[in-house]
Amino acid sequence: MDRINIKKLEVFGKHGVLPEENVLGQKFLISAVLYTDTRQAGMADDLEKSINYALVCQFITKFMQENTFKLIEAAAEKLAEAMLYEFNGLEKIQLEIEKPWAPIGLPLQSVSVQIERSWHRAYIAFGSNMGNKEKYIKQGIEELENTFGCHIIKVSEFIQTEPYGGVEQDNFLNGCLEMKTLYRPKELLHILNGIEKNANRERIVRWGPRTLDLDIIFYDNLVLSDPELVIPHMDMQNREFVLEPLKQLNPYFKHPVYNVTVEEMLNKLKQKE
Ligand code: PH2
Ligand code: MG
Ligand code: MG
Repeated sequence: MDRINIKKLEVFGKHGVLPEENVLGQKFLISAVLYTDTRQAGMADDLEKSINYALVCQFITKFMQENTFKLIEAAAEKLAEAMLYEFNGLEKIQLEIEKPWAPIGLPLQSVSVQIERSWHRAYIAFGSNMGNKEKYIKQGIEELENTFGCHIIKVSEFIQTEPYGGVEQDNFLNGCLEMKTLYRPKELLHILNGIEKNANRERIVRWGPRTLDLDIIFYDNLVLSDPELVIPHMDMQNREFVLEPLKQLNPYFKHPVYNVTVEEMLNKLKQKE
């Protein structure tokens, strides 16, 4: 992807673990690689279609002056997050914060922290088969949209489905949504679990009735198998109630392990029936 590079922007700030550092302040050097598609701006020669690096430098300067962190790790984390939120079209950022005058009593040239942060795309399947199903789902989606670091892009239709998996229970209302997030997979899982809890979800019977179920289906092209979380969702290829709404959102999204599209998985599943 295209990049805009900012090298060693000088800012005076008060970040540091030592109390003196928070009073006296010192010099910081900020470097950033902004990943953004510059094609349209380049073709049209139009600043409006790009990220204005003058504004970026002003933003960084103000952020570093108006906040105080103990660690340059924290300064970098929060600044990267704020920038990904602030600048449209900024998909990923590499950020380095350098402290050339770090007061450690030894003659070092400089010390720095460098991080890479980005927006991630996730697909979430939702379901409910207790109480006012539509209301539980709609409230859950609203709560997710109102969560910092989460932005919903598209929501499928809600479909009525019969229970799958052998537990006798009421019919489900199901669907899927596409979202952007700044969170890592497990952080996102914990956010979704929190939203389930707020919908009075109690975990009594595995695969049993629930007010709200929110499952991560895909997260970028990530393959993760961990005792707490498996991505892609390990049974999605057998679930029409996941594949059908997912197809509405993105029929050509490819499963990173099976290497087949959502549409192909759905057709294959329907053939089996
Ligand atoms: N979820 C389950 C088990 N069975 N059946 C349908 N139709 N819809 C679901 O969302 C569902 C299910 C476990 O998460
Ligand atoms: Mg589930
Ligand atoms: Mg679940």
